[in-house]
Amino acid sequence: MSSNNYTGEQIEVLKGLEAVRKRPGMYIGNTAERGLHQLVYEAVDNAVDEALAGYAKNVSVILYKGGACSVEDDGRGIPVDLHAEEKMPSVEVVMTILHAGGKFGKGGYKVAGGLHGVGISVVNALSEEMVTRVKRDGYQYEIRFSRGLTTQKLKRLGRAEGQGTYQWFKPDTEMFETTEFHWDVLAKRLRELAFLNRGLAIVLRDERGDQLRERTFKFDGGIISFVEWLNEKKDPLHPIVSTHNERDGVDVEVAMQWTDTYNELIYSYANNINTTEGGMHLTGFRTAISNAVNAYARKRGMLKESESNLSTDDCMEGLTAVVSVKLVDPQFEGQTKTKLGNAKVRNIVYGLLNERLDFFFEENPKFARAIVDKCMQAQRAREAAKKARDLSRRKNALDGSGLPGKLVDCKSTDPKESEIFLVEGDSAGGTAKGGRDPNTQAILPLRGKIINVEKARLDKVLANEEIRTMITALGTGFGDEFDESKLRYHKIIVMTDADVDGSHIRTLLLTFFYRQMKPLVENGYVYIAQPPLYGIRKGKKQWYAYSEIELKSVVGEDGKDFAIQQYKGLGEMDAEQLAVTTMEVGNRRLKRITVEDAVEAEQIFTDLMGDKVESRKQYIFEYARSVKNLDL
Ligand code: 0RA
Repeated sequence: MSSNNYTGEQIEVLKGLEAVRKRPGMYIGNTAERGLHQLVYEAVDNAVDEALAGYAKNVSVILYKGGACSVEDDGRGIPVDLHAEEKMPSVEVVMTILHAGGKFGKGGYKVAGGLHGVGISVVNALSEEMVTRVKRDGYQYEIRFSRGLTTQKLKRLGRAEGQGTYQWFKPDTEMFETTEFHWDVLAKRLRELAFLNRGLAIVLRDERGDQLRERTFKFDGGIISFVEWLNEKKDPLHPIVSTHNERDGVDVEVAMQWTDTYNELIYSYANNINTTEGGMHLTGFRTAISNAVNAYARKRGMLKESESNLSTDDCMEGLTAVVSVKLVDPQFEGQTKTKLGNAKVRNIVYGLLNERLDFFFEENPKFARAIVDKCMQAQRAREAAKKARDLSRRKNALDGSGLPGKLVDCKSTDPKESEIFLVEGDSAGGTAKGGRDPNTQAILPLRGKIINVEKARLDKVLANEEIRTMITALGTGFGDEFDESKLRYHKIIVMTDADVDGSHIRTLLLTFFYRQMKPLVENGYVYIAQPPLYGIRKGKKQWYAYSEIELKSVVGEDGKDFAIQQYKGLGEMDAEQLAVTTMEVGNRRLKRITVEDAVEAEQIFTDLMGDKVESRKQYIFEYARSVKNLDL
C-alpha cells in the first residue's frame, strides 16, 4: 500500500493501532517480561476459545530462533470471506481492527476479562512482523503485516487438507524492554490452560537452543488432574471430590481434596482467567464448604449444641481446590480486574457444591469424619494461637521499647523513608551495619534456619525466636491481627547469600510473609536484594557483574588481563563494597516481590519442608543443576 492513497478504512486502522503502539501498557499491562508473554497468551486464548466452542482439539506454541513465536490450532480457521462493512477479508479485519474479534459472535463462552481478550490485532500492532495462515474449504491462505499494517494482502497459496489457524509473530524490539520468551513462564500458563480445558492438547516447543525442547500438556481428568498434581507431594485424607454442572447459563466445575497439611491452596478461575482477587464464585465455594461441614458435624454429634460453629477458615485448613466457572458475560472487578463480580454466580456455586458435599459426606462417613476432625483440630489450634499471642503481647509490653536487641534501627521514624534489611547471619549483619545509611536503613541479622512453618502450627511458629524478633521489628502483628498501618518500614529487603542456604532462607521468609502477613506481599513492601555475582578488576578500574551476560559484556569472550572474583556470599565483600553494589539507593538493584513470586516460593517451600523426602531430593537435585549452569 503506498502512503498517499489511504482509504477511509485504512485511516481508521491506523488510528486504532497507533493508539496501541503509543500506549501499549493500556492493552497488555506493560512492555516488560509480563507484557511480552501476554502476546502469546492473547494468541493462545483465541485458539482455546475455538476449542471451547468445540472445534479445535490441538494447540501448538513454537518458539523460534530470532525471537518469533507461533500459535497454531486445528479449529475452523478465521473466515476469509469479504467483510461487507469493512470491505476487506474478515481475517484482515480481525488482525487489524481493534476489538474486532467480538463482532463475529462465535457463541459459547467468550474469554474476555482483565488483560485478556484485547484482541489479536494488539499482538499484530506490537509485532515487527506477523504472518497469518488459514486453512479452510480445501485451501491455504496467507496474509502478512508489519507493526499492524498489511504488507501482503490475503492470497490463496494452494490446495490444503484440514482446517485451522496459524499465527506467526515477532515481537517488536522497539516496543519491548525484552523480547526473550521464558519456557517456564509459558509452560506454567499452558499447563494451567490444559488442566482447565479437559482433553485439549497443548504443545510447547522451543527451537531456540541447540537442543529441541518439547512438552505436551493434555489432561483427560481436567481440574481433577489439576488437584491431583497440586497434591502430588501431600498426604490426602480422602479421594478427590468433584462436580461439573450447568445452571442458569453458568458452567461450574469444582475439584477438591483435604490433606493433612495446614494451609489452604485454592485456585479460582472465571473463563480460564485466574481470579487472584477471588469474587462471587469463591464466596459461594467457601460458604458451601463451611455450611456442609458444620451441618454434618452437628448431625453426627461431633459438634455439641453448646459448641460454636467451625469458622470458614477452620474448614479450609489443608484444603486444595480448583474452582472454575465459565459464563457469557463475566464482570471483572478489583484492582487487577481479577475479581469476579457476577452476583448470581455465588448462589449457583453454593447450591451445586453444597448438594454435592452433603451427598459425599452421607455416602462416605469414614472420610467425612476425618475431614470434620481435621477442621476441629484447626479450631483448637486457632484458639491456642490466640492465647499464645495474648501472652507474647503482654510480655513485650513489659520490656520497655519492645524492640528486639538484635535490631540495629535507623534514626528516621517515618516508615515511608525507612528500610529494614533482613540479613543472613551475624557476620554479614555486621558488614551491612558498616555499609548502611544509618538515617533510613535498619539491619536485622537472622541466625540459623527459621522454623519449619509448613509442619508447625501458629502457636509453635510464635515460639521461634527469629520469627518473633522479626514480627516485633516490623510492628504489624500477624495473621488475623495484621495491621498494615503499623508497619515501621515501607521497604523490607531480604538479603541472603547466592547459595542453597541463602535460597532456603529466602523461600522461608517469603512463605512466612505470604501466609501470615499477606498484604506486605500484595502491596509490594517486600524486596530481594541483588548482590553482584562477580567483582572484576583491571588495573585501577573496578566493575561488578550481576549476571553471566554482564560478566561477558565487561570481559569479552576470552577475558585476558581481567581479575575476576566470584562472590559466593555476602561475607566476601567489605562494608563499602556491599554498600555500593547492593544497599545504596541509586546504585543498587532491588527485585520487588509479587504475589506470583510468593506463590512460587510457597510451592518450593512445600517441596522442601513437606513430609515427602522424595520431593526434597528432587528440589536439591534441580537446584544443584541450575547452580552448575550458572558456573558455565
Ligand atoms: C470467527 C468465526 C469463526 C472462527 C473464528 C472466528 C476463529 C478465530 C480464531 C482465532 C484463532 N483461531 C481461530 N479459529 C477460528 C467461524 C467461522 C465459520 O463459521 O466457519
